[in-house]
Amino acid sequence: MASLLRSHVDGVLTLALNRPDKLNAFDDALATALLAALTEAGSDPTVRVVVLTGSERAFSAGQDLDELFDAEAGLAHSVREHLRASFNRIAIALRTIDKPVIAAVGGVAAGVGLSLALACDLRFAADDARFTLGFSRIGLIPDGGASVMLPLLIGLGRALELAWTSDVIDAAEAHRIGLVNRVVPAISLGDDTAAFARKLAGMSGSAVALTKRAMNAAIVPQLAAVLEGEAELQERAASSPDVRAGVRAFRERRAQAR
Ligand code: T3D
Repeated sequence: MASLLRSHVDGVLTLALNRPDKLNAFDDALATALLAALTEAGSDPTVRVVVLTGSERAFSAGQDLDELFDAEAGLAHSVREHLRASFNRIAIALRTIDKPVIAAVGGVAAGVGLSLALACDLRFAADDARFTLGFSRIGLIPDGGASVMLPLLIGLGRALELAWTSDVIDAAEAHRIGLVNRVVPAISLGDDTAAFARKLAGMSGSAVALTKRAMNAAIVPQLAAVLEGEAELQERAASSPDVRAGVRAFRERRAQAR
């Protein structure tokens, strides 16, 4: 089964992250497929709106920790180079594609999964959705552009609190603080998002695109600089023994849950 599912109906391209056994965590193949799909959508005139969602229980739990960190060998790669090659490019693609991108979040959004939802234009959440940055729990810092998009959406104090604590918040709280645009019943997340996407698809394509470009003008240069800064700082964070301990703790919780 493909790790990225696509459906294209009435001008709305829906991209569904599809690694449900791992809560749609990103391996390299999924990150590559998502970047390619966004690039393709950007130049396809029949795509007027993009919806990014996850299959089954989650939007995405972020980077696949089994790919990132081996208990024996440690880090599998330089996180700086990995961020540059994957999530940084996806975040920029989400913000610069000349079409609206709506994140439809059902279940959990964590780590860079949440960061990418923040890089989308709008966020619709199912009433069962949960949100956590989660990076600090494994000794890392927010990446994927969350260091600029989250303060922009919810304010600096709230963003730092969520980043430092890795607290999990529910959909109602996410809506209250401005992290999501709207909350809908879980059962109708797909339909409600598609209905809104169709409404946008029926608007003037050039007005929609130019509005995004105008609102992006100040944000994209900042986002690009922050992504590069995050990559450097994440490289430093990843060299701490806290990462090994954090990932081990996550795996032990998982083992205990079995
Ligand atoms: O190089 C680079 O690019 C560095 C970049 C890093 C970017 C990042 O995203 S770092 C942050 C990575 N993500 C996390 O640390 C989140 C880890 N997951 C969790 O904390 C929890 O799973 C959740 C809070 C998201 C959800 O909790 P819960 O209780 O609903 O689900 P669960 O039981 O923990 O997870 C269900 C399964 O998904 C479980 O597998 P199992 O036991 O059923 O076989 C779990 O291990 C798996 N899973 C969840 N998250 C990940 C994962 N597997 C691999 N990687 C994950 N990130």
